[in-house]
Amino acid sequence: MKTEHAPTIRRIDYQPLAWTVQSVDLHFTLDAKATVVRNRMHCERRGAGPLVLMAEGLTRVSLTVDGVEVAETALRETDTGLEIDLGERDTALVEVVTQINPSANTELSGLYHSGGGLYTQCEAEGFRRITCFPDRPDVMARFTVTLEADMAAFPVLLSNGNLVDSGDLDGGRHFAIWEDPFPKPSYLFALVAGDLVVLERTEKTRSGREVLLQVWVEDGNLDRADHAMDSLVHSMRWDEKTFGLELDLDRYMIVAVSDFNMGAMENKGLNIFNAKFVLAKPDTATDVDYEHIESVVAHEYFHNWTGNRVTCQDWFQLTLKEGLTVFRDQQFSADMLAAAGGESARAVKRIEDVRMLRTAQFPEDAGPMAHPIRPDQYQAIDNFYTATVYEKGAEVIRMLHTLLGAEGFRNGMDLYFSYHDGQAVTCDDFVEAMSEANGVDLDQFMRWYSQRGTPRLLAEGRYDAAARQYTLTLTQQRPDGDEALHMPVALGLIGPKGADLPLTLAGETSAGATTRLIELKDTSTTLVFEGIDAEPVPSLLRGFSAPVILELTEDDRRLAFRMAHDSDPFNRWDAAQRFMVRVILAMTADAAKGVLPQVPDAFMTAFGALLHNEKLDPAYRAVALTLPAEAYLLEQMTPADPVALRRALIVLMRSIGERLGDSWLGLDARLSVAGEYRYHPTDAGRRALRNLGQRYLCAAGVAKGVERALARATGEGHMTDRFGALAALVHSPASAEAATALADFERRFAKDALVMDKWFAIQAGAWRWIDSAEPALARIEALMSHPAFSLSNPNKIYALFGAYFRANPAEFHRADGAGYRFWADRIRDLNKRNPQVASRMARVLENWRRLTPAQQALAREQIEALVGEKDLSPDVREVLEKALG
Ligand code: 0A1
Ligand code: ZN
Repeated sequence: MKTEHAPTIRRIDYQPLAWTVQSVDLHFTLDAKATVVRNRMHCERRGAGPLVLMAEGLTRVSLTVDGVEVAETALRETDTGLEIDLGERDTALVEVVTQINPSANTELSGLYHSGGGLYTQCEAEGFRRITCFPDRPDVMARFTVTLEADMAAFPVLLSNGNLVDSGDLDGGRHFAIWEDPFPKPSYLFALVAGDLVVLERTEKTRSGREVLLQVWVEDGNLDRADHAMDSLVHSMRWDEKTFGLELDLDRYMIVAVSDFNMGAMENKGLNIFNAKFVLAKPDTATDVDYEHIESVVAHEYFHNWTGNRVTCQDWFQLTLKEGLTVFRDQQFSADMLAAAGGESARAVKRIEDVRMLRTAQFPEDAGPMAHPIRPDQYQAIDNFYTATVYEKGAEVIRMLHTLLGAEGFRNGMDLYFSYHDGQAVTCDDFVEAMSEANGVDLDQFMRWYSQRGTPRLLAEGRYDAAARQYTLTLTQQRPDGDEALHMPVALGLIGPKGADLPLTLAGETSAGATTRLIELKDTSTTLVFEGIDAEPVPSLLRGFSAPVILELTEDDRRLAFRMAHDSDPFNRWDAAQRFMVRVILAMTADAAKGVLPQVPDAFMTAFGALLHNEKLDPAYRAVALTLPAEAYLLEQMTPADPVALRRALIVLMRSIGERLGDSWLGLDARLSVAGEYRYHPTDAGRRALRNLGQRYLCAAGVAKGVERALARATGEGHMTDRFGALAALVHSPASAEAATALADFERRFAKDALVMDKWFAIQAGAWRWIDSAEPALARIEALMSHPAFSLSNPNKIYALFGAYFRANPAEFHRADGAGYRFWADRIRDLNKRNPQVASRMARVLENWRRLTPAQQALAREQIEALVGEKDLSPDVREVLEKALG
């Protein structure tokens, strides 16, 4: 664990180091308990000052410069490592030997032991836990790595780049030498040593080079690697076609590991993945898992150019690689979906991305951890792998794409690579390349990088029948009162019959397109549309053209009209969401007062109309008819009252199931997908709508629905059907059937860790349908002793605790405060084992000030008790101190 009080690091303090590393030779004598690392760095002077090396938790065996042991007087130990005075030299060969214990590494940062193998995770600052090094992204070195290990324990030895030699050694040992031809920062270093099997394919790149693609998994999982391999090939093709970017190595490896803090890591040529984003077969993975695997494989692959070839100058620039790479993976998935399932599938992807942004990023941006996509300061960098840096960062890149067009954006990318390939750069460098390539001024646009908080866009329309004019005023409101943003707003006007109107702005001579892109640059902008014969209904921010909160007064009638007619699929969905939010908040207010909530007929009619609209794809109907996430709903309530919200949602779900029961049952039969499982958006859409229907039917206790769900949950079908049915039962009053289905599931998958994660999560997230039913917490406490549960596996923590804290707010925010006490105990324990995971879990209470006064008092008590403890890691401390603020 690092020192207790981490200093604040500031962006403006950036200074290049006096010394850089040209090339590095690493030699690993691998052992689960005592690995020896010999590190030879060829250092070069860049300025005045000592050689700065970072080190954390290392046992140093020796340290020499140009073959001579370093004198005590030339060495200074610092908080982050050591500094060596290299005198007048301009170059130096520095050799340091360290010893580490991978088995004791429970933080999973640096070199660690998992399932009998050895794996590394170096982003952001893990390399310094392996050896002494200037562990910053602006130090780019050429790596040669020799791995030496016992052949029986570690038959496979992998590192970055190309395998240049390998062979046997005495005593049952063997070695492998890897060379990475591309200079890279230390955070992209990786090694893997273990007993793994491989799925291989060779492909030709666009320019005709043959490349070897490999997916390495534990023995027994080879039949689950095909989808990851297919996704990799699709990613390669897409990046060649869309951005002209080719794979630059002869070999590209993906390795699945069971213990991993995050999703996956883009180490050069050797991506290491959380197994859940690699392994899939129809019996064990759902459509959603397949979709996630495809997008995570693509994300890591795309990093090879946006992140690895061009990297970040410092960690404040994280969104330079992450926002851009998320945008690229979103575009890739959208193109893949559209190619197989048409344009409606593309719209569904956009809706899912925005839903995620609103659920995860909006609350972050309105709370104590709010930060610009390029933060100005941090204490623990691991706390800044956030929805803001990733998802809002991707929205900022998307706006550039919208403003410049696909071709302009591509030209900007080309220029960016031509200037910065092989460099560590800043977000300014990226935006400047976009600006120069397109001859546009993006100075004002840069404000997106420095302002935090979600901007609001206030819209007011006025129709003047006599003048046949419609006047629309758009006003930006920024949370900190910052300067106006450069914001693309796509909009249309819908005529009374439901058709889009051609738009003519005052001063224009001929009618333009029905969707116009307006570039807002001022705080307030007034647009006058001419030749409008009847009062139109505005459809604003089409496709969610900017990451803002649109405030527009619309009555129920108008929302229903847009739900039926908006030609923009995103806005049509959004109209349904707005209607749902309004209805649910009103019902919640009643529930809080102890009044039985009622569902308005107008809402049920509009909902039913969408459900029955056979012109809309099932996938689209599934997203349109899914209620907003509880986290998003809580965000709009003052105070947030999760228990009252849950009561309202139960009534609403039950009503939807009861009143539209026959329709759902009919659809259930019509939507069944014949033949063997295939991952395809059309099939997935049908399954999604069917599973949604099951949720409503089971919520209402419709006997036939429950019966079918039980049959599916315990039958011989694939995981998408099985899990959909299980979820419907667990989240319903059918507790006997839920228990049967859970037991069946456990029996089938007891030995399958990834599938058991689903089993843990579904129970942790279970709604308590009737007040007397077992509270989720009691179940979770019991499950902690289940043989498949483990406190050292992050996926288990996220499944059992994460699902409770995040996906089950009504149970977590219990009136007696038991949820918060449980939370504090888990943070205390995790803080010792794995600060990164602990800090992610700690964040679930950061918005405690939004709760009711009684809940606030209970939450505050636990947060304060934790902050008062002295052994808190900097990661957890930063989060909690900010929460108390
Ligand atoms: N760069 C990876 C995510 C990642 C970040 C940090 C990690 O450890 C602290 C691990 C992975 C990505 O964006 O996929
Ligand atoms: Zn990434």
